[in-house]
Amino acid sequence: MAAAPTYIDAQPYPWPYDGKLEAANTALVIIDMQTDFCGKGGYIDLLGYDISITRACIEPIQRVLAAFRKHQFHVIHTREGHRPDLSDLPANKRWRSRKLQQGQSPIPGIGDPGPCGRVLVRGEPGWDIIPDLAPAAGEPIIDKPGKGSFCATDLDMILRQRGIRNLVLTGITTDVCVHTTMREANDRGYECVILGDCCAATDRGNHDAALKMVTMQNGVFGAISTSEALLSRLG
Ligand code: C5J
Repeated sequence: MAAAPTYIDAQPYPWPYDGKLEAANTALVIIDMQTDFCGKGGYIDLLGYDISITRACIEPIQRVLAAFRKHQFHVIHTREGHRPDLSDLPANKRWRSRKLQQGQSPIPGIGDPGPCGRVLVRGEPGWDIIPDLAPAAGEPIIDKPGKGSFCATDLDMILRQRGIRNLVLTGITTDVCVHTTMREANDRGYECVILGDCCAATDRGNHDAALKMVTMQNGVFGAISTSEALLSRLG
């Protein structure tokens, strides 16, 4: 007898579309929960954004992570960062990352030294995943030079080897790396949901707009939901 379908409450449709929510075919993807994006002295902090906004999603992610580990779902972490010799850092990305301020010395951009080491460079303290969400043994970590988690990485290969089809997307920032990853995944046929309270942006309006975009055209990139909806299903 076929297993009863399992959905979570989501907009604009109960997710996943066919009710096949199983530990074997579903991964929690925790995107870029690095000091540079949510820690004191990290890149986002240096740029002058309020890191209490990007840190607000830490606790909800911890709850979902604990449930996924308990029920033996897949867990995958990502980190944005570049090689120490910056050979994978496009010149225009580096140029744009340096915020120029009139009459003052520039804020460090990607590759420059800062309070947490060289900004977004692999191996530096600011680049690492925050201890609150440290990966456990056996959970793959995807190191990516871009915003999307599929560009120039082996994520697609790892997902296909494990038979993963559903992606629960969390992390920072909603409008940049989470959205880019969702779009890349959607085009590759993965069934995606973003948990809104498990994500954050540097601007609340951008966070809200990014979530709204997902729901257009009957879920043009997938669906949006919450940690509560997911946890009430998983237990
Ligand atoms: C950004 C990211 N915002 N992880 N990176 O530059 O979203």
